[in-house]
Amino acid sequence: AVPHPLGASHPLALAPVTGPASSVDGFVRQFLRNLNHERGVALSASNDADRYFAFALTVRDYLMARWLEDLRRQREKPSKGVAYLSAEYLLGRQLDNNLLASGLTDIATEAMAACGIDIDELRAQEVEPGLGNGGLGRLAACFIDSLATLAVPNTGYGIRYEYGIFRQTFEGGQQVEQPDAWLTLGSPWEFPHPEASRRISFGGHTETYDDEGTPRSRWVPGWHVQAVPYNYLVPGYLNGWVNTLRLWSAKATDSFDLRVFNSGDYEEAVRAQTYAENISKVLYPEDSTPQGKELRLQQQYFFAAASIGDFLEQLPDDFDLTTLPDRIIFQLNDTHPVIGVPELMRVLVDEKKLEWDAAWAITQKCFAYTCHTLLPEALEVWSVDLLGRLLPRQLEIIYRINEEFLDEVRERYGDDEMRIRNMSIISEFPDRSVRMAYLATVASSKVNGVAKLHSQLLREKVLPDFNEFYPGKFTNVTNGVTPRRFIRLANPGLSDLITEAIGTGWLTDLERLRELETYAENPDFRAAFAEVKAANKRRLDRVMRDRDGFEISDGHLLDAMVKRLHEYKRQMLKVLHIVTEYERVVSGRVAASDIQPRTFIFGAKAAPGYVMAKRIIHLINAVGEVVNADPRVEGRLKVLFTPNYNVTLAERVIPAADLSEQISLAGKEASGTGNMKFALNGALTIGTDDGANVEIRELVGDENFFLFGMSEPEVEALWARGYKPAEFYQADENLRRAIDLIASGAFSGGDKSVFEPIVSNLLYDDRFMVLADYSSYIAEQAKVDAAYADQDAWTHAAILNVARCGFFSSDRSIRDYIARIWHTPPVL
Ligand code: Z2T
Repeated sequence: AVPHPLGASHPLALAPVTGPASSVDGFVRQFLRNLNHERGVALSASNDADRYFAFALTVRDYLMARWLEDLRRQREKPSKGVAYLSAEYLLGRQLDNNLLASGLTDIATEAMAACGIDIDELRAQEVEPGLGNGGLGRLAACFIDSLATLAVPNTGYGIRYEYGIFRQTFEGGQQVEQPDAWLTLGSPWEFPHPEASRRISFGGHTETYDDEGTPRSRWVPGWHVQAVPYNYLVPGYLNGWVNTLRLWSAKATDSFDLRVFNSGDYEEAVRAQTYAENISKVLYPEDSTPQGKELRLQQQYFFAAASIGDFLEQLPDDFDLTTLPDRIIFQLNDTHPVIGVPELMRVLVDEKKLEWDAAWAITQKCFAYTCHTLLPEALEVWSVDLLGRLLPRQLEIIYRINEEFLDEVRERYGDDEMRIRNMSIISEFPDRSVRMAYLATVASSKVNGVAKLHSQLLREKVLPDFNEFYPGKFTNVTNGVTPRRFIRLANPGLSDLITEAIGTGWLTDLERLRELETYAENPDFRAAFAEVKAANKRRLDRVMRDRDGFEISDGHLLDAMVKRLHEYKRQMLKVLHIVTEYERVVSGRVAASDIQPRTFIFGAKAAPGYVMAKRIIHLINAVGEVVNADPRVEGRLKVLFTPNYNVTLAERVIPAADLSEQISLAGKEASGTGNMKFALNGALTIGTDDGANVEIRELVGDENFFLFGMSEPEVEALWARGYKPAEFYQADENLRRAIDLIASGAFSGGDKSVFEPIVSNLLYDDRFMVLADYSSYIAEQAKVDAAYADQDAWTHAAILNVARCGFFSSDRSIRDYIARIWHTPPVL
């Protein structure tokens, strides 16, 4: 047995690490047993995949004992837990995280060395489960990590997509999507439980019947699918607590049902099977702009209904349902699972035979809703037509919820028809449809935004009538990121340096990073910190050469913009900055030797149907090709667009970056979480006053943050005055030259038509006001160059960014959820 890595006095420390794998010898034995018995090969005959599997299974074996023990504890002495309902979990690789959480990294490394195996080769085998689009899915993954680390009982519920977010490649600089078949070789981390499958129904009609004198409604569905759960371990960091992530996979029901459904037609039956199994086939690749497709509604109901049913089934037969809110909170990760609201009502009223009012009182206490956007086009709306066809009983229930809600509104405000129409869950135009955010708000005990500014705008701009109607319902919980993955695992150099300075314990108490403030004044510490950054750049250089054939040059300022491609995030503004720098050199207005050497690194996937986003990807690649090949800027400007940006790559890019680009139009980025990861890894931010940037700047101080652009009220005012982007084009020579250069065909082999749609969009529409913020952005970038010239001062500011951003641990976010929304005490 090894001593507990947190030290015996740590509040989270349990018994020392024990179990089958807790010594090097024990680990080797268990590994060989898994190799022989689970993979059916001898070490001498094994391939990389065999060894990765056997290794992962060995780590899993160790965590198993804890998992079973914790599940038993929850069964025997149940306390209130969180059911996190999320259509997305962007987990990233599991192996290193599970090694870290179990404190087995050193033992495992030694054990593999004893077998002649390089553990890094095993790490490289793992395919990351990309079951999310971006921020929202990664946030869910950070939150379940923190819930486990804080020992709060939690099940993460979601969908086991067979294909996660597409793999991105470039052809001729344009995005091409490839399917992400992450399950081809199987996953050592999942436990299928077909015996716990649930039948999920769709379609059909509703009818009323006489239930011994009481008139009741019931649903007579038209078809069914099976929801098969797959469990994944979610270990807390070194605390012996293991929660569960439970993802549902769709399977056709047995052939008997298929025959009923298809009246004996075999080919039709097979088609029906494919139809049913399509439900969990693929993740919709839209980040913040849902398409309103029928299959997506099927996915939402499929996992929401399966999850709620799964939880209710675990309760004892004699459970008093009026106490349900003391046992569970269903946290709605955006509106994707909101169809679970009428589903819980259906179960309580139609199946458990509760009175409507009693059921509604329970429901309103059991749900809480997190909104992740402000973009009007991102607020989900389902047509009544589609809902009535797919979920007729749930639609009836939504109508009744709305009627009773509007009655309450009338009681308060009288027949204010305008207000009634504005607050109705059912909207009548352009088509009759259900506003899912309104349903979520009415049905929830609490509604939260994801950063201070976002929560304020949510109250004041998106749901002001609801905020007035429900005082105290709205709150803020600023997002966070897990320091285990995004500092300890991604940046071991920095982690060691921090521990050397302030000791252990900061990984679960991130505000302790404050103690680094005094170290910022120490020249030796600054030198060591700068050396960690340089080493991280060299590590990224190796990854990039290997992966994409790119080089990261020493001495370059590494300027990173990695996030989904969306017009509101304004990758276009970044392009205009690069083109401006380039143009100023080639036009002879600036000497190449006078500009700060910079490497711009982009990572971004565009939704496959988002034409403008794909054009911008094409433009970035085209600019990169010209700039990188032009001897006039050689050694000064380099543009790298690394394809298929994902969590694994984020873990390499973020620790290497000097500058973090967070340049969305103010009021559009709900929070951002990449911004937090960069600051915690010692990058300085250039950003607008948007989302969590506001809080980052407040914490790190104006002098350690590059602020530019309009504030949200200024954006509003400019819109109100009438925004004419062409006026900004006329007024700024650099901007004119940059846009003219793109329009001239300089980046498209002389063909002016290729990027013409981008240029005219900028000049005549520019919804996200790129041109309005251009001058201020360029001016601020000049300050970045000047600041970088003083390396030691830059490092000083970078250390202060790390020291002052402990607030952005997802442990703090989860503590806020517990205190303000969930009221679920830790069980250790
Ligand atoms: C998403 O990733 C986000 C918002 C969405 O609104 C949908 C998706 Cl898939 C419906 C992002 C926000 O854009 C980002 O600002 C935020 O940090 C993140 O969610 C987590 O809250």
